Amino acid sequence: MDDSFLLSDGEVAEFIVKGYHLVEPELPAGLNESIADQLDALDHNPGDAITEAVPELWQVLDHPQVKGALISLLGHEYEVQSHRHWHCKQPHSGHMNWHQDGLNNRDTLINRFLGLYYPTDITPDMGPTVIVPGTQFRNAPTDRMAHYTNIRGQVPLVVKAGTVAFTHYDLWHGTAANRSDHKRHMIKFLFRRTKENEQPSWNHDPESKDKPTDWNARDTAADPNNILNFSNPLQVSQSDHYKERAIRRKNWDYLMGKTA
Ligand SMILES: O=C(O)CCC(=O)C(=O)O
Repeated sequence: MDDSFLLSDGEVAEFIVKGYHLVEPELPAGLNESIADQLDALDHNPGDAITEAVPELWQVLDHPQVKGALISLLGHEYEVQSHRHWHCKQPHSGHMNWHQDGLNNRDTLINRFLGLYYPTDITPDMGPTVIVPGTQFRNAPTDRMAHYTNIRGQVPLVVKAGTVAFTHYDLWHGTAANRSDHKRHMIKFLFRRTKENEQPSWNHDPESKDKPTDWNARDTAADPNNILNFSNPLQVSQSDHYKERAIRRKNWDYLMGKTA
């Protein structure tokens, strides 16, 4: 595995803070189109057997850019879990409510998360997945969350063909209505850590912790300390922010191989 595909300190810190990371792997020419054509032709949803129906999906998961992100966040011995799902959003179908796939327990560990692969370009009218960066540490009953409408800071995953979006298991997300004439394909995968880190599994620079603290650089910082301390994607209040900061720091220490 070429180290150049591993994430940087800043990218790992951004994942902890925002709860997502996008990878745009340079896949072999024609691969996305071939996968999309096979999905278009399926007459039923094979559930977990989607990778048997479309074995080329493994080429996406095996791409070094995809593996590099997975190793960085889940360790060298991460596992692709057996559960996966093809989300085919039919033309002119409605939205999906906000929800979380995980347990929303303000997790101080990063042991499992989703990878959402889109084999075609996703335009705003095609029913993109919509995520709310920074919500992964927030508790909200699902039935209440389902009534929320437009949430400040939401990001529609309007992405180019081949994108894999890694999303924290507790990140709030939903789907916009598909107002187009096209099927919107997304394959959801689940990944799991099998072994705790004894040291960072990404491109860690031990000197990155020595960068001066700079509150004013909070939106542009590239070093982990400034990102973990100051980034505030939801623009939450100071009282919320310091609680969140403590969880972020435990996440970071855990990934660094220290006991959280
Ligand atoms: O289809 C989508 O865009 C999102 C699906 C989803 O929310 C889920 O699988 O939990």
